[in-house]
Amino acid sequence: MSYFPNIPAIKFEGGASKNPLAFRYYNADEKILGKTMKEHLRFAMSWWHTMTGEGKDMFGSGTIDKSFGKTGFEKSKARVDAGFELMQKLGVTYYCFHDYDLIDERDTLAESNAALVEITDYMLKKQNEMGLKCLWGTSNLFSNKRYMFGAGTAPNADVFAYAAAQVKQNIDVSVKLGANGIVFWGGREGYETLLNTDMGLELDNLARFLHMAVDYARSIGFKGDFFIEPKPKEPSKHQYDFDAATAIGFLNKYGLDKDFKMNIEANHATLAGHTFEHELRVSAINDMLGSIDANQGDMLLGWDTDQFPTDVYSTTYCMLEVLRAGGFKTGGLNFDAKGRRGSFTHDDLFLSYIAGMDAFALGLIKAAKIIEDGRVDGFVKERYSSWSSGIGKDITDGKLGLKELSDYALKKGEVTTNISGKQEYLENIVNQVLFN
Ligand code: XLS
Ligand code: NI
Ligand code: NI
Repeated sequence: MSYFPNIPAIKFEGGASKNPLAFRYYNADEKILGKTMKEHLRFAMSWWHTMTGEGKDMFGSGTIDKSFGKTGFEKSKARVDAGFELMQKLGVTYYCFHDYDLIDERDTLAESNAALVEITDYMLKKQNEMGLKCLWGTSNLFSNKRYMFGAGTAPNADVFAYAAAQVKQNIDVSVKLGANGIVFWGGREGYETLLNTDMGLELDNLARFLHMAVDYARSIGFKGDFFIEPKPKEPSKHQYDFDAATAIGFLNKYGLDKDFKMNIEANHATLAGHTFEHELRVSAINDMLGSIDANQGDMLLGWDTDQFPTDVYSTTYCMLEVLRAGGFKTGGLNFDAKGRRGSFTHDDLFLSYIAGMDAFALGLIKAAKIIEDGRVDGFVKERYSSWSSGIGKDITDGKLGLKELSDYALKKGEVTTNISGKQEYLENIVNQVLFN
């Protein structure tokens, strides 16, 4: 039986197509810089927005029904069937999930654990038949009221223990499903006021929590990556994984840097006051660019709107960073995105994914063109050329100290060698590549 009977498999029809149920730019098997688009982009479906999100907001009820006419465990199974059908029709290979996206949390942990085992057995069989895969799994450590003060950073040790139990179970099912990664997004790992907060203890405990997760997952044979997903705020006033630089500093301090990488979300970057590409670059230069939550925010709104990415400048700058970093290994592009509340039909699910996938395909095509064009990279190389010979080379080789540089500068006199940064010229090259 089909949950989306009027939707065909979505095909590539090219830039001139006006068929809404076709890709204009995403051509899975087309090669760009030696790899297919599919290999580069590694698209993933987010279970929460796609299979459970019903368009509720703080002021109103849901607008889109995701029960598929079922309740309880039957509803969870229907969502697996519908989700996998959607993935297959779109040609999306991977999915990402929270434990309690797959099932509704039960009254006791033991019952929730059992239901999780049952649903993931069902998923495993089906994904193997359909050729679908799990990109990453994560634990929902923020919805239940027990986590009102955090999970790994809770002031109450019983909450920490409960969260650890939940993470253990989720690692078990994620490993069973063949997940490439395990994500930690610490929505409530932060604080509302320092008046009631022991920040030092909370951070030490968070590190203990993550070490336990790594030790356990490795002990049952997990070979993939762990990812931290930075976000500055919401729901916490201040989230400890504020941005990539903060999270990387934390991982380094606590010796977690070998196991963890970043999962960078576009909308979280802008909430932190950064561009998406800034967060990707900070991750890449620290060898920590792991995966991406692909979405976009609204610059006029101060929260995580999780819109489907359609801004091709942004997808181009993103894919430039990804290409330069050598592409994804265990990670991919997870659409942590939802259609607007008013886009309430099941067809809109497909139209939204098509828009996001086309925007990233365009971003990939244009980023590859910027690299092939060579003017931008050539400009940067030239701009830093003083470091590859003469005094610059001696500095980077560690041969000189302040004393020698003082002698050099006194002898040389005023600097006359600065060259223009040519920002406008470079922006115009990007426009030329995008619109030609
Ligand atoms: C919320 C986060 C969340 C994570 C997974 O803002 O983006 O959806 O991706 O817990
Ligand atoms: Ni996310
Ligand atoms: Ni988010």
